[in-house]
Amino acid sequence: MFSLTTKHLASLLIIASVVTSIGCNTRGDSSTKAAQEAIETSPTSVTLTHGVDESAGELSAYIVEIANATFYLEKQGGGLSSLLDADGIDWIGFNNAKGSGWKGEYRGFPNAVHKQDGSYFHAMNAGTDPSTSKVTIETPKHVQIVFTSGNGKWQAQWDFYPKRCDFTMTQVSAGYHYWVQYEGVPGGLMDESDFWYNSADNQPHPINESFKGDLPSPEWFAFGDEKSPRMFYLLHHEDDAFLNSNEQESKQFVDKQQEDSHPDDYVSRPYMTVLGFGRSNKEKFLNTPQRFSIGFVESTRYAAVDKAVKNLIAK
Ligand SMILES: [Ca+2]
Ligand SMILES: [Ca+2]
Repeated sequence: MFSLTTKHLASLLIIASVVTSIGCNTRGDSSTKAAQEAIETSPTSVTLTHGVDESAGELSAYIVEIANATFYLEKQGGGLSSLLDADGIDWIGFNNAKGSGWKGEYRGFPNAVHKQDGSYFHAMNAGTDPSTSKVTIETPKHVQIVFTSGNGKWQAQWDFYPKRCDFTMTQVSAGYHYWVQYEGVPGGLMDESDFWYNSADNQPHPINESFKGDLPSPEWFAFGDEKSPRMFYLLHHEDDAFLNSNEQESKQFVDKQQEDSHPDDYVSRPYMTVLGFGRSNKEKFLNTPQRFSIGFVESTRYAAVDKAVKNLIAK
């Protein structure tokens, strides 16, 4: 999708007003701080409409607008088919054409259940099994949509707030595993000059460089494009179930248990990224309810991205 809504335009004008005079292509540009502040202080709400994602292949979608992003949540498959930034650029680029592979049908978020007890929570392609969905909360500050897999064994919850989106796998089919993936296109297209950051070090890495192993906590990844003033982040929240227990005496043990130690591999394919929390090669590792936040940070500085992502942890 490349259309600009009125709301996008408003966000865009706010951003443009603070970055125009300085330019927005330079990594480390301090003007991005002002842009991020503009986003953070702008009056925002969440709006849900029902429409069609034309670029995905005319699929029905929940269209959710927040401060600096528009999510197209494909209604039958239960995954994102498009994710527009404040400039109307789609960072996912899914389309359902069979055989399009990395150029379309494989793309999306979270693409979570793959050849386990079904294949679910992926924008509908030839291999996706259908789910049903229900809007369970709809207010100007919070939209919640729950998807249940066609076989009734998996459940996923989407929570949209004015400044972020949470995806939570709330029910896992017993005995099976999943992963949570970003298979998409930074800045609308995979370019050699695209880059990523993650929680393992504070350096930019070229998009074609792989990452293997377990990310340090808090686990996060962010993707950028040198032509874009922002980055797309994905945060894996720690499971805080143990924090509510009274077993303070075993806190040290509990802390160790909370530390997720599953691999979070990243590789680039031709034409798209493949980041998988709980993924190594073709293996899935997650088998308990887990929460993730995704969205855009209006900066390309490591420190700003790191701070913005860590600010989400407590929320
Ligand atoms: Ca790019
Ligand atoms: Ca991990």
